[in-house]
Amino acid sequence: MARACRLVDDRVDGYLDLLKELFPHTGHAWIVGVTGNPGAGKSTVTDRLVELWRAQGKRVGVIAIDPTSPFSGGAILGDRIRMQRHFEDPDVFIRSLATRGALGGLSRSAVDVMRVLDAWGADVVVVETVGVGQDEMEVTRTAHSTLIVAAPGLGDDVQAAKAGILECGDVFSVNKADRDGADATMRDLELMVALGRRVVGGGQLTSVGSHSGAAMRRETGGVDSAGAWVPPIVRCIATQNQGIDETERWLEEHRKWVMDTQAGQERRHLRLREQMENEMRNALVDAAVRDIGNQLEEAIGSVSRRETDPYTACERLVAAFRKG
Ligand SMILES: Nc1nc2c(ncn2[C@@H]2O[C@H](COP(=O)(O)OP(=O)(O)O)[C@@H](O)[C@H]2O)c(=O)[nH]1
Ligand SMILES: [Mg+2]
Repeated sequence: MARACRLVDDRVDGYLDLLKELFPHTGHAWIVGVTGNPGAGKSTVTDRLVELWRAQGKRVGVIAIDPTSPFSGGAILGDRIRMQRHFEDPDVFIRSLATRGALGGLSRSAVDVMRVLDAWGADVVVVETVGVGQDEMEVTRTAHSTLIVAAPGLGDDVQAAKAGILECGDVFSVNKADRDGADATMRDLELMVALGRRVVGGGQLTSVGSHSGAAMRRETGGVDSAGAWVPPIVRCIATQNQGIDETERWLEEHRKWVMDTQAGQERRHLRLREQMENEMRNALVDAAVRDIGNQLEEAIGSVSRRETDPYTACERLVAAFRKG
């Protein structure tokens, strides 16, 4: 397993053949994203969740990603310590990834390693990522279910939520409820979830309580009358193992929704489409840059001298690629 992960992670010659061979053995694992600001308690929550899943006899893979600490120890070392007791368990496999500017980026490595873990026979693959940045958002979008871990006092949480994380959150945990400010964070998130549903849902607003007051004072989540998923918000103290079983139950509810309902199927279809469009976008840009050769440099020159506008220049480059 470690060798397969390294092969895939380092893109050693032949890694694509390995992935192609493994692919038929994938599709079994439930991918759970765990996202949130550094220090919110993602690793501590994950460690507790792993314990619950192991008690259910599930085989668990964990991918911990921290682009802010490329092998410098830091959070990744912390993650290892947080999850240390699972390292001896043959049915738990933990792998850390850091940013290394690899071709295709972090999200691609993560997806590849996910597939290796899936083929290994993982029932659950947890992907822990810091909730900022394009790459992390992409990783989050590959998960079936995403848990957002927020903590009081980290004021950016709600900011991050505004920046699009919210849209990805299926279950929210307000961790460190033993600290001051947990109530305020709960309220902030409840409001954000209620507002987010209006924004994200667009025209097809479903009611979780027909009056805005009811929607904002919602205590739980789950599947609403229209079949849509409403993210629940759970209060946790991970270090004392409080709220973790409830979090796990909600994640399981969400798993059933994603796997078994029409709406969940549609979401999986949409996400797979996004993934494949990304793959295509990368492949197309690579192919085009290779094919049109010098024309890109010429276009850059012409735009910087303001002889052409960038829109026309790009249209011409695309036309040249299609003709070529
Ligand atoms: N007071 C308190 N501290 C916690 C709680 N959960 C985690 N921590 C601590 O917060 C720190 C960061 O936790 P960690 O799981 O590494 O956060 P991550 O960066 O999001 O993975 C560690 O020192 C944890 O022991 C909690 O519920 N209450
Ligand atoms: Mg961590």
